[in-house]
Amino acid sequence: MLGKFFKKPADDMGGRVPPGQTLTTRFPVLTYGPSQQYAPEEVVVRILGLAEEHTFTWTDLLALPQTTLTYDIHCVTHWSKFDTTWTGVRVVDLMEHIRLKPGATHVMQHSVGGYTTNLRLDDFTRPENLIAHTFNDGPLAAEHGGPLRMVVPHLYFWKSAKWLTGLEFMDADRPGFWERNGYHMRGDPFREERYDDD
Ligand SMILES: Nc1nc2c(c(=O)[nH]1)N[C@H]1C(S)=C(S)[C@@H](COP(=O)(O)O)O[C@H]1N2
Ligand SMILES: [Mo]
Repeated sequence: MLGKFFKKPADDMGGRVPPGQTLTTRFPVLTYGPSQQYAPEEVVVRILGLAEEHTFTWTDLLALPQTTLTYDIHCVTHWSKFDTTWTGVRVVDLMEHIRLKPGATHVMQHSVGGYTTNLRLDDFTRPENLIAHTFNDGPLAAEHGGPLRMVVPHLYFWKSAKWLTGLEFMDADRPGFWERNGYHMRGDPFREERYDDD
């Protein structure tokens, strides 16, 4: 009887691998269009929309508390990777310096090259979310979004914009790049929210 409770399916590591995902130890690169490459000194994160306008430079971001976190990531193309370690500014720490206007419920991430992806405000402000510049002790590689990217590990990885340039606060949900092309508006891997009709 007890065995029934303690036996875990060998391939999902006790619920750590979302449905339909396979573990990889590699770190695949997934970019629509060209990869971007620029110096950290060129990094800016503009705060737009339903918030007081503000621009964070690279120096501003490094002056904020820096946090290192380790978690699993899940790509909608069916790979998951355990124990990725990132360093950067937690979204909750950045939010201390952002004045939202009444009615802000969602946020659009903007990237160099025009990539966008939308989040609910409560998905954006989770304590584990990072604006990251370091991966596994080294500067984040350009193809993975360096100098600066979002990491929102509880949603599919398309919800983590590489080469972040802006955060636009909104009073309604609006689809970003992949969401306009059929991906789910929220993208929870444990609910398998891959496509809009799911
Ligand atoms: N700016 C930008 N950010 C992006 C993408 C992109 O094409 N452009 N691709 C997204 C997708 S679909 C995934 S799965 C992850 C991939 O990150 P990686 O290349 O570091 O694995 O970045 C996301 N962020
Ligand atoms: Mo992806």
